[in-house]
Amino acid sequence: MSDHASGAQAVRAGMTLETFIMEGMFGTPAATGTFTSLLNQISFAAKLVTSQVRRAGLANVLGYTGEVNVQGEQVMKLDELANETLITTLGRRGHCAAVASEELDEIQHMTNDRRARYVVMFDPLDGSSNIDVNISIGTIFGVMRREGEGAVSEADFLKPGRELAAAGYVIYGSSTMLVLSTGRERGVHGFTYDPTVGEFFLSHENIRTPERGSTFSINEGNACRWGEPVKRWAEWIKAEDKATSRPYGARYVGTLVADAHRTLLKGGIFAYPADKKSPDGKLRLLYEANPFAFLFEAAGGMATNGSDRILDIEPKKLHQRTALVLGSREDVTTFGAFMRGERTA
Ligand code: AHM
Ligand code: MG
Repeated sequence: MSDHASGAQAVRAGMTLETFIMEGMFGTPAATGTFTSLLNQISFAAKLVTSQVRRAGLANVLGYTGEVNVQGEQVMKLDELANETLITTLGRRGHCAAVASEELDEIQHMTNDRRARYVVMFDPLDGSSNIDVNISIGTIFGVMRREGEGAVSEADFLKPGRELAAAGYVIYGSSTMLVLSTGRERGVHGFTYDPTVGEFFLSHENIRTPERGSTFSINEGNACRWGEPVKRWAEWIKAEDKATSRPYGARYVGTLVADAHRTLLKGGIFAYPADKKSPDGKLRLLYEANPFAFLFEAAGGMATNGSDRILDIEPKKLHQRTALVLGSREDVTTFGAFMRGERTA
């Protein structure tokens, strides 16, 4: 098992994501190989989106920012382009019955073939406010297996996150990385994209989130809208105490994928609590909170809405919001103790 906190990484030379998936290292709940094929399609979509993201600044330089480009074609916003790319890619091979996306009001049916075994939910380009300022953005996805062979419906998506068959994200950072898990038994693995080869290579095998970290990640600009328990926790984490290595350092990118990625690898805590402006929280349960909760639990970390486990929430709506607290077990547990009033300092 590798220890990413200390920088040691077990890298298997030349192990591509495709080989890793095809050799069954993520496990194949469907003996037919459809699951493998679906994961491969997602990684192919990630390659296409990374190529779009890497050219985004260039498109601006070339003046492609208006509604129509020099070829007279409509220029799509990058988040719409990423959305289209995922839909088109998942529409091939016939394994995906329907998708739900942050960019779509309703679910989108992909095939009439009732043998299509999976539905996929995604945030095609997370961190949209950071696109124009060249800061890391990402794609988040969750894969759910369908029961029976009835017509696909919204009910296939409205299941608690503990039922996900797979979840992952792609971070378009200083390099592009895809992080994927099919659950606790199979672990969480990270693959770094080599653009000169056009492949994702295994770079972070068996990611484990440290039991405790040294950074906290929250939008402190919302402090005036927080409830008293969040305010007390924020004071506590910034107070000096050598025994508990406080104060923690503050890190906030404003892209969930980037803040969660750092927290997954280095430990600590990310929190987007409910506040006066967003009484149900800001982030979306199905395609933001659940995939990350699935990954953090599989990596030995924890994910709650402040008090309760994210993966046990029964969704009522496709675009339902939730408060989200992710990170090291000790840090998320302490946050929960403040929320329940068991701790005030
Ligand atoms: P988006 O999906 O429209 O990009 O919005 C979600 C983003 C998250 O990536 C990030 O954690 C959060 O919203 C930042 O919100 P804020 O700017 O309120 O701190
Ligand atoms: Mg988002």
